[in-house]
Amino acid sequence: MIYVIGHNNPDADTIISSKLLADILGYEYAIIEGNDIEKSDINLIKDCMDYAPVIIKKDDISNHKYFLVDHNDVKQSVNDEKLVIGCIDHHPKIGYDKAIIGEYCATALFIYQLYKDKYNFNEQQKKQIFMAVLSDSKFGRSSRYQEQDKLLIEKLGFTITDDYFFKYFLETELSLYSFKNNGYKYYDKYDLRSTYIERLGIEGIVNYQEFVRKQNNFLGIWVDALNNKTYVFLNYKNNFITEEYPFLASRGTTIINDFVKKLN
Ligand SMILES: [Mn+2]
Repeated sequence: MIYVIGHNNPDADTIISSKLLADILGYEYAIIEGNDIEKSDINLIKDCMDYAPVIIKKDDISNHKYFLVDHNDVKQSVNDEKLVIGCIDHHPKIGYDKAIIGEYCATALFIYQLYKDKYNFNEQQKKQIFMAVLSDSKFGRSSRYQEQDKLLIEKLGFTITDDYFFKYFLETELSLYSFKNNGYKYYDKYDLRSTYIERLGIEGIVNYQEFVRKQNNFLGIWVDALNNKTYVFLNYKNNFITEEYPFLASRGTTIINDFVKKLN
């Protein structure tokens, strides 16, 4: 079988992109067993689709082929490039070299751009794309959200307003579990682990900073969605660096790009 698959710890964009592309190409969308929806996106998903992926057992992964969406590094899913037949994504290319990368705030929106003249998206699919955009753009507040995204969303028939933020924004619980796992991603190329915390304010930020300080090769991001600020804590090769952005900085583009620049 061929499955469309997003990254581990799936968020709304990864789930919706895999479901959409599966609809378009006539495949099914799948996840690897043990992957739960990112907590902050559960309500977004519930309000726009019946989530029912094919669940692949770990020892069955190599019996199938995969089309990757919303990531291009196989370490974030099937772990074997030989199983991959294609990839559509919006992150910097650090893995599968035939990946098609679009500079859009959500992979689902890029899929819409690629197929809107060849495929008839129904109303539910359009809503799903919008929900993916809400999630990946932090309700339009992220540095990832640009003019061309806005134009495409208008074409879809939607406008982002603060109402969505108040309806769906969920503060990350402050716990060691969240510090270790919330939004977890592993960047194989840099041997870098990363999580993020999304809050209204900075109460408790010191605990997260101290947590990151004790990790090796770890990128911790604290998003203050109330004051539109982002705090970055990076412990890399025994150097501890802090950084502040006066806006909601996207990990997938802004922060990782700045990190790579620092390396060079
Ligand atoms: Mn995405």
